Amino acid sequence: MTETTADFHPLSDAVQPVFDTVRARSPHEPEFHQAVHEVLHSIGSVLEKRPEYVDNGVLERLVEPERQVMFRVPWVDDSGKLQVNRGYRVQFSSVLGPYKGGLRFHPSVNLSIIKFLGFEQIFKNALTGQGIGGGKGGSDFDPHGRSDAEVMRFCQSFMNELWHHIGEHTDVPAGDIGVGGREIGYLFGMYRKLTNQHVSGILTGKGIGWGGAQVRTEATGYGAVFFVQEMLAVHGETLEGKRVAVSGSGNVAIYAIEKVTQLGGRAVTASDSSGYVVDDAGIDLGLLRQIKEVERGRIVEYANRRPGARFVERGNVWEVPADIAVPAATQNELSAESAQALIANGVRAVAEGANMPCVPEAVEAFQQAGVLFAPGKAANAGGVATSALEMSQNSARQRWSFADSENRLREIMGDIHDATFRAAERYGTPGDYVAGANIVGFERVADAMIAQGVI
Ligand code: NDP
Ligand code: 2IT
Repeated sequence: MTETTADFHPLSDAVQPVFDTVRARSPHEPEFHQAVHEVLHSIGSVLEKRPEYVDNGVLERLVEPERQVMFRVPWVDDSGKLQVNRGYRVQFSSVLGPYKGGLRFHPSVNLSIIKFLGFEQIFKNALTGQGIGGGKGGSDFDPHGRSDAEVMRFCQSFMNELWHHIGEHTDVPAGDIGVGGREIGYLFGMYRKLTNQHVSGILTGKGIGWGGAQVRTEATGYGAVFFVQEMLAVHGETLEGKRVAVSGSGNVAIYAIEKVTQLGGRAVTASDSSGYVVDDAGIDLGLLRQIKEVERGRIVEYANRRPGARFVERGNVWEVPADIAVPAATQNELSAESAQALIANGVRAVAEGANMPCVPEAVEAFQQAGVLFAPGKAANAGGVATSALEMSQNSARQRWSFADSENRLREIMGDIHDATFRAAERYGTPGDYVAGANIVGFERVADAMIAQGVI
């Protein structure tokens, strides 16, 4: 994906030293620096009004994970060859609740990526109002092209170490890139075997028949589209008839496409790391799910089987004209040039389904052009919020219906929208959802840190 610039805008006097220390202490972690810089930039005005945050060293503490674990994951592939991957779990902040955040299996995974994701997760989880702390984990294992048996052996080996560090009251992992229902199943099975305990609340995103919650699979994509609905509603607009460009074709993308279609919009693109497809008639969700969820195939297959659709190999999906864009693949996938292309084509709203998919220059360009822009912390928080609902149902031994769960998700996304919108107004940057999300998330975490003392 696009490399980001190492030159960050100067920050206010109160936070620049914190940022300098992060870069000095953790060099070679560009994604982590990028995520920290964005938050520090947003909260400059908060620190002026609330000096107690500076006095209590809240920032210095927040940028340092409470704990980080790195471990060896040895496993044997189908040809009998021994493979070694690296596993991670970064437990960033438990001030609001147990560490909560996904596991990512992708060859690009390194400490910088897990730390950026864990750092963002603190504020995202605070925004949900569900009493969950922030963490993230994963491995540089690449599930593409691996058999089910290989994925199972990898997951078992991964859990063989991870189980020491997690617990329903300590740290509750879930899925992310490369980790879906299949992987959660293998991880859960191994945890149960190792501990001789069936603790449902140890992982979220489980199968519906063994402790999983309705709507968790759909929640991130649906939630991002609900957030778009909320932003449009402020301006008296709806999704009806809107053309929507979506990137990725995984969990978040698929269910964003489904909700756009249900709400009267037309999702016209999907992509993977090999290229993108355009389907002006609207993406056929059944076909996309068959190729991606059942066959685990490549996106070119969609164009091969769908008359009128075309595949653009290694193309840039953001060149496709759209009223709304939902980047739902990975970090820094939407460059400054892509933002200009979307703006030139009249884009009205952008919602980050992925974590940090837009480079900082792209975010600035959207905001300057008056495009409604929802950062991932707010727009994709529906996934982890519904994970928290799964945890509640597990501990209460309850099972909510699909309709009740979806209504709860819609309410939570509405609450996140309103809280971020109001915070942006309160601090003199109306319409800036990036500032709003960072401020609300930060205030909730910082207030709890001060109340709980220096620990
Ligand atoms: P999936 O593994 O289900 O899908 C990921 C999709 O993105 C695939 O189409 C994949 O293509 C593509 N992709 C991944 N990495 C790259 C890359 N380096 N270059 C190009 N394409 C890439 O993951 P999810 O849908 O779960 O996650 C997507 C994003 O949403 C991530 O940023 C994740 O952190 C974020 N997110 C996920 C949540 C969840 O509940 N799952 C919750 C909140 C955020 P290919 O198969 O070719 O690699
Ligand atoms: O980035 C995210 O919020 C996730 N991958 C979901 C985390 C979770 O615990 O459900």
